[in-house]
Amino acid sequence: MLNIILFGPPGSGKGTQAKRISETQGLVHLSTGEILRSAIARQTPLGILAKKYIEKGELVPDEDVQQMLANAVDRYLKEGAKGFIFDGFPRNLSQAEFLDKMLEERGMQVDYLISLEVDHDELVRRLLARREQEGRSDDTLEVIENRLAVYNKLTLPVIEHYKAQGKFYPVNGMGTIEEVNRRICAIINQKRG
Ligand code: B4P
Repeated sequence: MLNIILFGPPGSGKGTQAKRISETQGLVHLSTGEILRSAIARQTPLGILAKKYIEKGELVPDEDVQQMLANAVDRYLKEGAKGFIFDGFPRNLSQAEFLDKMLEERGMQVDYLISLEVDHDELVRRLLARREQEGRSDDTLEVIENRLAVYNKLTLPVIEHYKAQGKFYPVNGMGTIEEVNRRICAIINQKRG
Protein backbone atom coordinates (compact mmCIF):
# COMPACT_ATOMS: atom_id res chain seq x y z
CA MET A 1 0.00 0.00 0.00
CA LEU A 2 1.20 3.49 -0.85
CA ASN A 3 -0.89 6.49 0.17
CA ILE A 4 0.17 9.96 -0.98
CA ILE A 5 -1.49 13.31 -0.34
CA LEU A 6 -1.03 15.71 -3.26
CA PHE A 7 -1.35 19.09 -1.64
CA GLY A 8 -1.43 22.72 -2.74
CA PRO A 9 -3.60 25.78 -3.30
CA PRO A 10 -6.33 25.91 -5.96
CA GLY A 11 -4.63 26.08 -9.35
CA SER A 12 -1.35 24.56 -8.15
CA GLY A 13 -1.83 21.52 -10.39
CA LYS A 14 -3.01 18.95 -7.82
CA GLY A 15 -5.73 17.48 -10.03
CA THR A 16 -3.57 17.65 -13.15
CA GLN A 17 -0.60 15.91 -11.53
CA ALA A 18 -2.61 13.43 -9.42
CA LYS A 19 -4.24 12.09 -12.58
CA ARG A 20 -0.87 11.48 -14.25
CA ILE A 21 0.76 9.95 -11.20
CA SER A 22 -2.16 7.63 -10.55
CA GLU A 23 -1.72 6.26 -14.07
CA THR A 24 2.05 5.76 -13.89
CA GLN A 25 2.17 4.51 -10.28
CA GLY A 26 -0.97 2.31 -10.34
CA LEU A 27 -2.67 4.22 -7.52
CA VAL A 28 -6.33 5.22 -7.24
CA HIS A 29 -6.84 8.96 -7.79
CA LEU A 30 -9.35 10.23 -5.23
CA SER A 31 -10.33 13.86 -5.89
CA THR A 32 -12.93 15.16 -3.45
CA GLY A 33 -13.57 18.09 -5.79
CA GLU A 34 -14.35 15.72 -8.68
CA ILE A 35 -16.61 13.49 -6.57
CA LEU A 36 -18.50 16.58 -5.39
CA ARG A 37 -18.86 17.95 -8.94
CA SER A 38 -20.22 14.59 -10.06
CA ALA A 39 -22.75 14.65 -7.16
CA ILE A 40 -23.79 18.17 -8.25
CA ALA A 41 -24.27 17.02 -11.85
CA ARG A 42 -26.44 14.10 -10.67
CA GLN A 43 -28.34 16.36 -8.25
CA THR A 44 -27.94 13.97 -5.32
CA PRO A 45 -28.73 15.34 -1.80
CA LEU A 46 -24.96 15.75 -1.23
CA GLY A 47 -24.61 17.53 -4.59
CA ILE A 48 -27.43 19.95 -3.81
CA LEU A 49 -25.79 20.78 -0.48
CA ALA A 50 -22.22 21.00 -1.89
CA LYS A 51 -23.21 23.37 -4.72
CA LYS A 52 -24.02 26.17 -2.26
CA TYR A 53 -20.52 26.00 -0.73
CA ILE A 54 -18.49 25.40 -3.90
CA GLU A 55 -20.06 28.35 -5.74
CA LYS A 56 -18.89 30.65 -2.94
CA GLY A 57 -15.44 29.07 -2.68
CA GLU A 58 -16.16 27.75 0.83
CA LEU A 59 -15.39 24.27 2.15
CA VAL A 60 -18.22 21.73 2.10
CA PRO A 61 -18.96 20.60 5.74
CA ASP A 62 -16.45 18.10 7.11
CA GLU A 63 -18.91 15.33 8.06
CA ASP A 64 -20.31 15.18 4.53
CA VAL A 65 -16.94 15.14 2.77
CA GLN A 66 -15.44 12.69 5.26
CA GLN A 67 -18.29 10.21 4.88
CA MET A 68 -18.04 10.52 1.10
CA LEU A 69 -14.28 9.90 1.20
CA ALA A 70 -14.51 6.87 3.52
CA ASN A 71 -17.18 5.32 1.28
CA ALA A 72 -14.98 5.82 -1.79
CA VAL A 73 -11.90 4.32 -0.06
CA ASP A 74 -13.88 1.24 1.01
CA ARG A 75 -15.32 0.77 -2.46
CA TYR A 76 -11.85 0.87 -4.09
CA LEU A 77 -10.32 -1.38 -1.42
CA LYS A 78 -12.99 -4.00 -2.22
CA GLU A 79 -11.90 -3.74 -5.85
CA GLY A 80 -8.29 -4.44 -4.83
CA ALA A 81 -6.77 -0.93 -4.74
CA LYS A 82 -3.00 -0.90 -4.08
CA GLY A 83 -2.94 2.64 -2.71
CA PHE A 84 -4.38 6.11 -3.15
CA ILE A 85 -3.48 9.62 -4.22
CA PHE A 86 -5.59 11.97 -2.17
CA ASP A 87 -6.24 15.16 -4.17
CA GLY A 88 -8.09 17.96 -2.35
CA PHE A 89 -8.28 16.07 0.95
CA PRO A 90 -7.48 16.87 3.74
CA ARG A 91 -8.37 20.58 3.51
CA ASN A 92 -8.24 21.42 7.23
CA LEU A 93 -6.81 19.97 10.44
CA SER A 94 -9.91 18.06 11.41
CA GLN A 95 -9.97 16.35 7.99
CA ALA A 96 -6.27 15.47 8.45
CA GLU A 97 -7.01 13.86 11.81
CA PHE A 98 -9.97 12.03 10.28
CA LEU A 99 -7.82 10.72 7.41
CA ASP A 100 -5.09 9.43 9.74
CA LYS A 101 -7.67 7.62 11.89
CA MET A 102 -9.69 6.28 8.97
CA LEU A 103 -6.57 4.81 7.32
CA GLU A 104 -5.28 3.40 10.61
CA GLU A 105 -8.60 1.59 11.15
CA ARG A 106 -8.02 -0.08 7.77
CA GLY A 107 -4.39 -1.01 8.50
CA MET A 108 -2.94 1.81 6.37
CA GLN A 109 -1.32 5.22 6.83
CA VAL A 110 -0.47 8.42 4.95
CA ASP A 111 3.04 7.70 3.64
CA TYR A 112 3.85 11.28 2.66
CA LEU A 113 2.46 14.63 1.54
CA ILE A 114 3.78 16.32 -1.60
CA SER A 115 3.07 20.06 -1.55
CA LEU A 116 3.00 22.02 -4.81
CA GLU A 117 4.28 25.59 -4.37
CA VAL A 118 3.10 28.21 -6.88
CA ASP A 119 2.99 32.07 -6.80
CA HIS A 120 -0.37 33.73 -6.12
CA ASP A 121 -0.44 35.53 -9.51
CA GLU A 122 0.26 32.32 -11.41
CA LEU A 123 -2.54 30.51 -9.50
CA VAL A 124 -5.04 33.20 -10.48
CA ARG A 125 -3.78 33.16 -14.08
CA ARG A 126 -4.21 29.37 -14.39
CA LEU A 127 -7.70 29.33 -12.87
CA LEU A 128 -8.92 32.20 -15.05
CA ALA A 129 -7.51 30.34 -18.08
CA ARG A 130 -9.46 27.23 -17.00
CA ARG A 131 -12.59 29.37 -16.72
CA GLU A 132 -12.13 30.26 -20.40
CA GLN A 133 -11.74 26.59 -21.37
CA GLU A 134 -14.11 24.73 -19.04
CA GLY A 135 -16.40 27.43 -17.61
CA ARG A 136 -16.24 26.08 -14.05
CA SER A 137 -18.62 28.17 -11.92
CA ASP A 138 -16.06 28.55 -9.10
CA ASP A 139 -13.33 29.93 -11.39
CA THR A 140 -14.49 33.58 -11.31
CA LEU A 141 -12.01 36.13 -9.93
CA GLU A 142 -14.08 36.82 -6.80
CA VAL A 143 -14.55 33.12 -5.95
CA ILE A 144 -10.90 32.32 -6.77
CA GLU A 145 -9.71 34.98 -4.29
CA ASN A 146 -12.00 33.49 -1.62
CA ARG A 147 -10.75 29.95 -2.33
CA LEU A 148 -7.17 31.19 -1.92
CA ALA A 149 -8.07 32.97 1.36
CA VAL A 150 -9.77 29.80 2.67
CA TYR A 151 -6.66 27.82 1.65
CA ASN A 152 -4.32 30.17 3.53
CA LYS A 153 -6.48 30.21 6.65
CA LEU A 154 -7.75 26.62 6.96
CA THR A 155 -5.75 24.37 4.64
CA LEU A 156 -2.12 25.54 5.10
CA PRO A 157 -1.98 24.35 8.76
CA VAL A 158 -2.31 20.77 7.44
CA ILE A 159 1.36 21.09 6.37
CA GLU A 160 2.50 21.45 10.00
CA HIS A 161 0.48 18.35 10.95
CA TYR A 162 2.41 16.17 8.48
CA LYS A 163 5.73 18.01 8.99
CA ALA A 164 5.53 16.94 12.64
CA GLN A 165 5.21 13.33 11.38
CA GLY A 166 8.26 13.76 9.08
CA LYS A 167 6.08 13.27 5.98
CA PHE A 168 6.27 16.69 4.27
CA TYR A 169 7.88 17.08 0.80
CA PRO A 170 7.67 20.50 -0.92
CA VAL A 171 7.90 20.69 -4.73
CA ASN A 172 8.32 23.73 -6.97
CA GLY A 173 4.99 23.81 -8.89
CA MET A 174 6.08 26.58 -11.29
CA GLY A 175 6.96 25.57 -14.87
CA THR A 176 5.34 23.27 -17.39
CA ILE A 177 3.11 20.32 -16.44
CA GLU A 178 5.92 18.00 -17.64
CA GLU A 179 8.59 19.71 -15.52
CA VAL A 180 6.46 19.59 -12.37
CA ASN A 181 5.59 15.95 -13.08
CA ARG A 182 9.30 15.04 -13.28
CA ARG A 183 9.96 16.70 -9.90
CA ILE A 184 7.11 14.77 -8.26
CA CYS A 185 8.16 11.46 -9.81
CA ALA A 186 11.73 12.02 -8.58
CA ILE A 187 10.45 12.15 -5.00
CA ILE A 188 8.21 9.09 -5.41
CA ASN A 189 11.00 7.07 -7.03
CA GLN A 190 13.48 8.12 -4.36
CA LYS A 191 11.03 7.08 -1.63
CA ARG A 192 10.27 3.77 -3.34
CA GLY A 193 14.05 3.11 -3.48
P1 B4P B 1 -10.93 21.06 -6.26
O1 B4P B 1 -11.58 20.29 -7.32
O2 B4P B 1 -9.95 20.35 -5.38
O3 B4P B 1 -10.31 22.32 -7.01
P2 B4P B 1 -8.92 23.08 -7.04
O4 B4P B 1 -8.40 23.33 -5.65
O5 B4P B 1 -9.16 24.25 -7.91
O6 B4P B 1 -7.84 22.19 -7.71
P3 B4P B 1 -7.81 21.42 -9.09
O7 B4P B 1 -7.13 20.16 -8.71
O8 B4P B 1 -9.11 21.28 -9.74
O9 B4P B 1 -6.98 22.32 -10.09
P4 B4P B 1 -5.49 22.19 -10.61
O10 B4P B 1 -4.68 22.89 -9.56
O11 B4P B 1 -5.06 20.82 -10.98
O12 B4P B 1 -12.04 21.70 -5.26
C1 B4P B 1 -13.13 22.47 -5.72
C2 B4P B 1 -14.04 22.84 -4.54
O13 B4P B 1 -14.65 21.66 -3.97
C3 B4P B 1 -13.36 23.52 -3.34
O14 B4P B 1 -13.21 24.92 -3.52
C4 B4P B 1 -14.35 23.16 -2.19
O15 B4P B 1 -15.48 24.01 -2.20
C5 B4P B 1 -14.83 21.77 -2.54
N1 B4P B 1 -14.02 20.72 -1.87
C6 B4P B 1 -13.15 19.86 -2.48
N2 B4P B 1 -12.56 19.07 -1.57
C7 B4P B 1 -13.04 19.42 -0.36
C8 B4P B 1 -12.80 19.00 0.99
N3 B4P B 1 -11.90 18.05 1.25
N4 B4P B 1 -13.47 19.60 2.00
C9 B4P B 1 -14.37 20.55 1.76
N5 B4P B 1 -14.65 21.02 0.52
C10 B4P B 1 -13.99 20.47 -0.54
O16 B4P B 1 -5.49 22.93 -11.99
C11 B4P B 1 -5.93 24.23 -12.22
C12 B4P B 1 -5.67 24.64 -13.67
O17 B4P B 1 -4.28 24.88 -13.87
C13 B4P B 1 -6.07 23.60 -14.72
O18 B4P B 1 -6.73 24.24 -15.78
C14 B4P B 1 -4.75 23.02 -15.20
O19 B4P B 1 -4.77 22.59 -16.54
C15 B4P B 1 -3.80 24.19 -15.03
N6 B4P B 1 -2.43 23.79 -14.75
C16 B4P B 1 -2.04 22.79 -13.91
N7 B4P B 1 -0.70 22.71 -13.90
C17 B4P B 1 -0.23 23.70 -14.74
C18 B4P B 1 1.09 24.12 -15.13
N8 B4P B 1 2.20 23.53 -14.66
N9 B4P B 1 1.18 25.16 -16.00
C19 B4P B 1 0.08 25.78 -16.46
N10 B4P B 1 -1.19 25.40 -16.14
C20 B4P B 1 -1.34 24.37 -15.28
